[in-house]
Amino acid sequence: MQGVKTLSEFIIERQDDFKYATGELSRLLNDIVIASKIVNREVNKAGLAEILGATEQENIQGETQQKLDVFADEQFISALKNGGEACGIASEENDDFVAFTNERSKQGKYIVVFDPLDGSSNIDVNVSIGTIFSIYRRKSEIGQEASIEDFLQKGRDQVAAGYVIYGSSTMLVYTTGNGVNGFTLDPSIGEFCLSHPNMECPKGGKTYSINEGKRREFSPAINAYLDYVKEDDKSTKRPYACRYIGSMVADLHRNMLKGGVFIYPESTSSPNGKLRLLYECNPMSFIMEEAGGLGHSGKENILDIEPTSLHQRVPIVIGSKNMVDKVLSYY
Ligand code: P6P
Repeated sequence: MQGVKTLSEFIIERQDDFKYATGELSRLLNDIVIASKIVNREVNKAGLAEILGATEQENIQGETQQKLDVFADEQFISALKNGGEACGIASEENDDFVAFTNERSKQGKYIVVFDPLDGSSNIDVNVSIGTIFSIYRRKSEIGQEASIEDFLQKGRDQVAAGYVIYGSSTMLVYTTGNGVNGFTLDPSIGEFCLSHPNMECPKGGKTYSINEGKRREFSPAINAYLDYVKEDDKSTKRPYACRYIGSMVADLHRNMLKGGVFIYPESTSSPNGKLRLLYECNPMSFIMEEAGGLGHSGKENILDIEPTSLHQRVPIVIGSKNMVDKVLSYY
């Protein structure tokens, strides 16, 4: 098609950007694309299929698993296991990491951590949801099964990260450390097509996203910031508006395009916040920082945190650099 560049073409074209350019990462990214197209198909008809609603199971977070959560998790695991480029995965929906045992996968040089369907509580009310993924080079010996050291790596060491947003259109946004590019799924040809080249997060913005229902549990610093954005200071005509979707991917995608800050802070009931370091905060911080934004825990840059467990939570302030800095100025 004249002028349209598909994601597959783009990945191959940019293969040389990546120092390990031997095609394996390209194939791994394409495995993720295949799974996301299958998930997209089910998300788009969730209202029709017998796939709405919750299972009787809970994940390690103690959250009731939605049927689509489990379906999405299975699709990504299957695509990555069959693709052979990853030696193992960790996901929000699995208590422990999964080391693939087939001989081909044990030769895989990468591991993938992902949240297969973030914001899944929004599925039944037809609000945008997303997939978040993060790719690392394995640290364990090639040929062996993956081990925990492969998964507990700093976000700074990611080789790629991305998200899929299943919204008014389905988009895949990713980085390999050489800028951020966005692709929109064209259902008529079943391909993600380059629609947002070289995405840059505006340095400032007019929206803040936070669950203010927990305000009484927030720290003085976060409450001071909330006073600032709400300050009825006519002289400055503070322009801020609150936008909170309840899907991290949707809130952060808006920030990527329009600017804004997303805050899921520590609170008295959740001293480490709610969002998970490995498969939510690290990938989104890598993408955001590549686009000129910033992801911070309040104590340190998210990407510099040494992980200690697969599902550890971390407070996060992420989005437009100047807005994140403003929040941090109250700490
Ligand atoms: P709350 C969805 O469950 C999620 O993990 C993120 O996608 C979202 O930003 C956050 O939790 C919403 O949490 O406590 O405000 O409902």
